[in-house]
Amino acid sequence: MAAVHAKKNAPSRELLEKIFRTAYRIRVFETEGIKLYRQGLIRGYFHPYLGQEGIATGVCAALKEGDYIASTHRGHGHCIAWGADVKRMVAELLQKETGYCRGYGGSMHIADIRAGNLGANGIVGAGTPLGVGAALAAQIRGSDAVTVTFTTDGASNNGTFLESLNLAAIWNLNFILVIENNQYAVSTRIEESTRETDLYKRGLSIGVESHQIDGNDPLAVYHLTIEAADKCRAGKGPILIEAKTFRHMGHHVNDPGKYMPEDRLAYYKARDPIDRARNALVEISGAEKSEIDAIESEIAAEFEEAVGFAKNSREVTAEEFRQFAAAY
Ligand SMILES: Cc1ncc(C[n+]2csc(CCOP(=O)(O)OP(=O)(O)O)c2C)c(N)n1
Ligand SMILES: [Mg+2]
Repeated sequence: MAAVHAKKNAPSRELLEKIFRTAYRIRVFETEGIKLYRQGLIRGYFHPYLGQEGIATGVCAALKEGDYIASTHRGHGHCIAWGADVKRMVAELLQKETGYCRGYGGSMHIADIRAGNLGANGIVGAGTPLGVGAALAAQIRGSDAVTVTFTTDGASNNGTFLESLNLAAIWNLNFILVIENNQYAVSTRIEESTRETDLYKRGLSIGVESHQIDGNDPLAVYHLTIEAADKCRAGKGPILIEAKTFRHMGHHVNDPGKYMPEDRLAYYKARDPIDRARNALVEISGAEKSEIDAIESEIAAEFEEAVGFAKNSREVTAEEFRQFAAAY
């Protein structure tokens, strides 16, 4: 979670390795998680972050202890990039009491409020007002904490998007809104839901500094977020970042995604964020193939250990959940 500051033109080995490890950890979590889903171990929905890993990875690497994030329904990657314990994440997906929300939340509701993760969210667009609230609270406390809300192209047409960002603007909040523009809302192409598909322009219209970036380039996302967070802490927030990307598959595990044009998919797969993170580590810091292999094996083993932990944990009962819900 702690930012590893580095000069723009000379990223350190430490930073490059951190970025690769995070991106790869998300890739393994999603790829292996889908297998657990197919085995019938996960109930409900599972929205894979495959192909979008560069965004969470770059943004979270740029934030500091004490900052906040709010996530979406496609939230595993944000959680991992924020430094979550993969064991407790898998346990949550498997409805186990050792999970982040005692197994009551599942894939779409993983949160860790004490660690500054305000949570994933099944309501499209709901993370934006939540994030603005956290940023306002930080300002009232006199804290320089920055809050990042990850949101989506679908949510950018939702009323709360503009209302929240506008409030953040008039109050000069330390707030960064990151639109993960994967160009689809379920099977609806962005061109079918808005005339203005350059979503960063929505921020410009209300006087918010706004940027568009290649979301599949984790290092570029990192550098832009460092600059945005610095500006926020200097009282120049909020800032909007539109990160363009593409899913590697359908909207959720059971959506074959047949509507996604093959040439578009091939274009983005050729710009895979994991490959770019790995290449940066090799080309810029000279990491050896054996070192990359060792990192990948370590992360795969970590996931296996997490599955073992989750399987050995107790599953919560429907009755326990009813009692828990009734207490609120
Ligand atoms: C307020 C609200 N409306 C509708 C839905 C149903 N729904 C779930 S995901 C989704 C679209 C998701 O597209 P996008 O917002 O672009 O996010 P992505 O899945 O592409 O990450 C919709 C309409 C919902 N969860 N919440
Ligand atoms: Mg989308």
